[in-house]
Amino acid sequence: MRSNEVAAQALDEMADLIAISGGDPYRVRAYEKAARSVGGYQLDIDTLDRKGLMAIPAVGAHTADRLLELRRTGHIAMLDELHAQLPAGLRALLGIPGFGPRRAHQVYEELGISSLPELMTALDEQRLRTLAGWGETSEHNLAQSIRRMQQASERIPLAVARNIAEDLLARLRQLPQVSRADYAGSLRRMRDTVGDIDLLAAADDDPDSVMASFCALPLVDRVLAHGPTKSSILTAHGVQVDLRVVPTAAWGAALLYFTGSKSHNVHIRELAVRAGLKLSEYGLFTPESDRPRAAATEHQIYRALGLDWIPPTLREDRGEIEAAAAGRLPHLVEIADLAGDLHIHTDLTDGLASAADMIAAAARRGYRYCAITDHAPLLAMQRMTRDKALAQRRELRELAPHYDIEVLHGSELNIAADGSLDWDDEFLSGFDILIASVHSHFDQSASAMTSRLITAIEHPLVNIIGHPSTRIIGRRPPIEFDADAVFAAAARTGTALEINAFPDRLDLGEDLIARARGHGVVFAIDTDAHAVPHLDHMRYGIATAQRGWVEPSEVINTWPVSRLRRFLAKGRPSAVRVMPRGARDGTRSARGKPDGRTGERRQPR
Ligand code: DGT
Ligand code: CA
Ligand code: CA
Ligand code: ZN
Repeated sequence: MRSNEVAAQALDEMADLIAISGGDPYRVRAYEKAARSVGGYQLDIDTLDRKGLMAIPAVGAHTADRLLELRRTGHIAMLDELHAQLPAGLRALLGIPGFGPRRAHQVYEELGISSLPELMTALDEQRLRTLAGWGETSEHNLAQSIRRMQQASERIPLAVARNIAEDLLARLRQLPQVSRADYAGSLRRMRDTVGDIDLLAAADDDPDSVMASFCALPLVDRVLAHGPTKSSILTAHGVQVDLRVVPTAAWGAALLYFTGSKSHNVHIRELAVRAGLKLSEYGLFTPESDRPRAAATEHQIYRALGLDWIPPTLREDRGEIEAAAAGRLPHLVEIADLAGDLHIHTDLTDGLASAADMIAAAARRGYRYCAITDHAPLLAMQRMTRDKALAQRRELRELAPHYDIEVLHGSELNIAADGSLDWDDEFLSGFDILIASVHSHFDQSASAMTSRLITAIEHPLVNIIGHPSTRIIGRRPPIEFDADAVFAAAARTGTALEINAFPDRLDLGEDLIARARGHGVVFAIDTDAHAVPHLDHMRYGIATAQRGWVEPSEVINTWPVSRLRRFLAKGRPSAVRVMPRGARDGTRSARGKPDGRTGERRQPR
């Protein structure tokens, strides 16, 4: 889908630049919408003709022509013109959270500021507060946003790094001298952010030419170091990539060494020393011989050290080496264990695809079930209503027989500042599954936030807390709450916590997952997909879960549908729906979620 992404970026750039130059807001919005739509479209735009392009939502004749131009020439002339009119540094200012094109236009027009350093100087000299719509507070907020951005920008999101690495690897693997190539470092360990990308290539003849080809790849913007076994480059995105070329016979040793983490390496090297051996990136050696005892595969090396092979997602020296020595490594959850995705949006709210398209795509992935969970009315922009929700339920019932997948009708509710939810309990009990998420009032005190979350968790109809920490990687810090109190409540009430797989969320993150496991919490690993391609993000949720040592039995969407339904039904016995209204209300107030719910998790699958 690279073409779709490239095109979406170009359209976004058009929107930004038109906005910065003070252009028509209507055109700005049109390009923004088209960008989102193209980025999330399920077909590769390179396969589409003009008519096909115009069938993409929000893409009109004008945009379709721009897309064709981009395909034909690699450029959009209008975009080039806009670039020529505006200083290059100006758009970079839009990377500052909360600093939109309107403000960029303003500081450029009134103060001539066109780069981040200039903006920071103006901030220091308190020149911004004099502008219309500014004040001391907005200066203060801007300073904070810049600090946050600079801290974050040193590391790149996992998914961005992975796309760049895959691109480079595909080219390296095409070289005839290269017998294999893969990524190592924090990317292979699937950390949520990556400092730089570490690539490894095995080549026995002419490694120099491999290096030369690498440094000449089109993605390379600048060569930082060019040596016989190691080179470093900066890509056009500003990401550093290190490549090491190693002999095929030492592949396992090099992969192990450069995967890290550093503390994992230090610990296993100690084990080697204690056994009278020496471990390096070339192999595991005895003192007598320079022929390695093990080098070709990681498995051989771990085995020679008396360890089971350790999955890269665990290699942080957090007990995995002791576990591997004792033959007690966790049985980590994997993509293949998943039976469904329980957090999916459609174009009824802010998704891009119809329910039918999302369900078909989920079925194609081999899932046995999926849940459609559009937003609820409190998120006013989404314009959800009871009637729309009910119409969607009817639509899903009609669609269901056409797909070989069970479809649950759900909703992603908003947890209001006081912990209350959208809609009344009677209406809520009509859904098969309910996610409740914080989408507002992120800066409450920790104690208010804790009781807000616990109130939602204790609601008998809430099954999952969505993206519980609400962090956006590099842009919004996690909300503050008493994690132990919240996790204990989730375990006690049988409410699952989401591991949201969306690459800029990965929420819960690994540390909070580990803490939640200590309380016996169960998880739902979901994509929060707003378009068909987003269903592929599942791999990042799985990686995050693995880094928190999560096993399949702890993940509700690995369970067979019958067991999942029992879990979901706890707060809403089906009998409730056919009971007359008065009787129903009477039972609900006394009901709550039975304590026995957490027993679910302990049963084998
Ligand atoms: P990053 O790039 O900050 O996200 O984290 P890593 O883990 O990718 O670190 P990086 O790129 O500096 O190095 C890649 C791997 O190479 C690292 O995980 C382990 C190995 N390594 C690097 N420096 C050392 C070292 O001084 N000692 C040992 N034992 N291993 C090292
Ligand atoms: Ca690295
Ligand atoms: Ca590195
Ligand atoms: Zn949400």
